[in-house]
Amino acid sequence: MYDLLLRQCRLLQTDRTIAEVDVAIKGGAIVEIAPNITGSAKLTLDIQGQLVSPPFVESHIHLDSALTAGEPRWNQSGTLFEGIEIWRERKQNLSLEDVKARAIETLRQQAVQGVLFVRSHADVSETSLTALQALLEVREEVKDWMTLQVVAFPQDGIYGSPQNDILIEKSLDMGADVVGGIPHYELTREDGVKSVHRIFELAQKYDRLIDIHCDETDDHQSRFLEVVAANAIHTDLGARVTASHTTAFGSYDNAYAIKLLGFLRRTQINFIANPLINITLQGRTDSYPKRRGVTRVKELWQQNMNVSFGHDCIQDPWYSLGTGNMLDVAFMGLHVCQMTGIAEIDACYDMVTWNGAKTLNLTDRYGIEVGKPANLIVLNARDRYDAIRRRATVHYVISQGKLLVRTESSRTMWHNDY
Ligand code: 17E
Ligand code: FE2
Repeated sequence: MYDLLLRQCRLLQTDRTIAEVDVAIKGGAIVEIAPNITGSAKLTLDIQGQLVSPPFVESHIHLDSALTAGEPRWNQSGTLFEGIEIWRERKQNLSLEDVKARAIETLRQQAVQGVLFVRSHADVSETSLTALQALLEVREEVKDWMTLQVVAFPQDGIYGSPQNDILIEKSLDMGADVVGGIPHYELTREDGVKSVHRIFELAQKYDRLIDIHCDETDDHQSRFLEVVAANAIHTDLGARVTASHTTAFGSYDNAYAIKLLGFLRRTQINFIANPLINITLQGRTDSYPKRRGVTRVKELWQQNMNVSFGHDCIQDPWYSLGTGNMLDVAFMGLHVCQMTGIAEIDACYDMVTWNGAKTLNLTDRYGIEVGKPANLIVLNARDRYDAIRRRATVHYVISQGKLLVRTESSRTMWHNDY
């Protein structure tokens, strides 16, 4: 007797081919994948040839600031820097209850839309470490249905004020999964370089992953990605390292960018682009032509580097919109990065699924295969291209072997006399 049986799936497999099969689940794991499985289950779902995919992965979001747009004021300039200032005001009155309630509401919103793996930054440049404490508690509270990784992210810089270096180390003691940073926002280039070295030192000391907000600026002289690459090469930690945003990479001249790309290929660094946010935050000091302000996603992908797409913000000082829908993210990403070829569109789907799982170092438990944890979603689509094009509805979300969410189709009636 299975716990759950999914009949007539169009299963998106790890090799990205589609198989018409049934999927059987028991004890939280996938136990059989085959056409016409015999046997019964406590719950059988007729999938009717819809697409069954591994869940979406949100590789980059700030849950501590989610759902605060307009508090205490709206971002008028639309820049990263005004966002940081507004958040500095808002974070003066954080409480555990405030952060936890917004984070959980956001995670629920994400789960409804098929996201079951999330990496969130928590601002740790605030002396009470309330945001971090709250997200660590949330990580525990949601763990039966959502996997949450927490990054100790020093929004105001590790060397921006004297206590920040102590706070980031304390955050790792408290249990943050990932060490963060923001070298382009340190007071000087020297401090920025020093911060990257410090991040690697902390990651090694505490055995944690690394995810750095890196070169999130249109300043073509912001060159901390090369420092990250050098550290990754020297430490051989590349696969455990992520460079987020790297928007300046889109502003470097080709002579430098092509050299850098060669160095990056010697690492296994992961990249995260946040197209919804950076298409709006960047380019604000340009008149025309106006830059897109997104990193070189297509070129990194063509070089077989691991790139994922993140949402970054949902209704916060940096971005007042968003629902957490990763197909919106992929849709925006393919437009901004001009990834309109069919293989490129499929790649954009991978950037919100498999590639994100790789960034989070979760590949061994991700994907729909016998023996793996039963995490999967059912989309009203035929394939990856169709899912992105129509930003398909997620009808079922199955987390750790249990049905977590069911969403009914909205029904449109075409009038008989037309
Ligand atoms: N903080 C930051 O430095 N950059 C961002 N894009 C967000 C917060 C959302
Ligand atoms: Fe971010």
